[in-house]
Amino acid sequence: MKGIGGFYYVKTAEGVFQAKGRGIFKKEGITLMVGDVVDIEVLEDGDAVINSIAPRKNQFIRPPIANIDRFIVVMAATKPKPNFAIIDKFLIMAEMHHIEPVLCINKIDLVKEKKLQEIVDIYSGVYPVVCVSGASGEGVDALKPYISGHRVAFAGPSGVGKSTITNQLIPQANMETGNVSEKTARGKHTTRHVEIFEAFDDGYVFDTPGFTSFEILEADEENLSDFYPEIARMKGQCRFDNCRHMKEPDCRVQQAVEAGEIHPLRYASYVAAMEEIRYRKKY
Ligand SMILES: Nc1nc2c(ncn2[C@@H]2O[C@H](COP(=O)(O)OP(=O)(O)O)[C@@H](O)[C@H]2O)c(=O)[nH]1
Ligand SMILES: [Mg+2]
Ligand SMILES: [Zn+2]
Repeated sequence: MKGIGGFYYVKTAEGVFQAKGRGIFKKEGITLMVGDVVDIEVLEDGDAVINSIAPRKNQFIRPPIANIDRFIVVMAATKPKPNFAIIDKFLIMAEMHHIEPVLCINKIDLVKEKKLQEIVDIYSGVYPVVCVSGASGEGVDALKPYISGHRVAFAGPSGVGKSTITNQLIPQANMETGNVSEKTARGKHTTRHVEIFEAFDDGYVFDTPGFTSFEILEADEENLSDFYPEIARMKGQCRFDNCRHMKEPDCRVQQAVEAGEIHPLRYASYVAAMEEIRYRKKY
C-alpha cells in the first residue's frame, strides 16, 4: 500500500502490517514497489518480513509503482487546450503495458456542447469516454465503475484536473491542486512517498502526482499500429503484409480514413508517431 523510510505497509485480510523486505532483495537489486503483491511472514513483535513478490503485470520507474490495470487519461476540453498528440501517447503507453485506458474529458463547464462533442467523436469509437467537471463534480460518478475492482492511475498533462477529480472521487486522497509548478511541488514534497488509496468496491487509486510525462515512445515501426485499436482491427487487410499504412497502395487503413471509419485526427497522430520513430532510427 505504501513505502516509507525502508518500511512497506502490506494490506492483508488480517489488517495492515509494517514490513521489511528480505535482505536478499537488496542484494539482487530487486526494488519493492507500491502495488506489488507479496507473501509476508509475521514476526513475534508483530512486524513482518516480505518473502516474495508475485510476478508483475507491469511496472514503472517514475512514479515507482507496479500492477496498474487501468489508466484514467485526463484531458481538459480547454485550459489547457487539448494536445491530441500527447493524449495519444498516454493511450499508446497504456496499450503497451496492457493497461485498459478510459478517456476522461474534464472542464466541460468551460466549453459549449458542440465543441465537446467534437472531442468526444475523436475517441468514442475506440475508448470509453467520460465527460466531467472536476470543479463542480458533474459527471464524476460515471468514472466509478472504471475504478471498482481495479488498480487505477491517473495520467495526463499537468493542469488538466487529475488531482481535482481524484479529490472528488476519494476525498481522503487530499491531493494538492492548482498552479503548483513541478519544481515547487517537488520541493514541498521531498519526503513525499508513494501510496495507493482504497477507493470503493475493491478499487484502488495510486496516489502519485500522476503520469504527466511518459518514457520515450518505445513502439517501433512494426508494432505501432497494434497500439491504435481502430487500426489494429484492420490487421491483415492491406495489400502488403508489412504495410505501415503511410503511403502504400491498397491500404485498408488509408481507405478507412477516407471513408470516415477512422477519425482523421487519430490517423494524423499515428502518422506523426511513425515519423517520430523513423526520425529516431535515423539519428
Ligand atoms: N473550470 C474548471 N476548472 C477546473 C476543473 N477541474 C480542475 N480545474 C482547475 O484546473 C487547475 C488544475 O487542476 P489540477 O487538479 O491541479 O490539475 P492536475 O495538474 O492535472 O492535477 C486548478 O486550478 C483547478 O481548480 C473543472 O472541471 N473546471
Ligand atoms: Mg495534480
Ligand atoms: Zn495499410
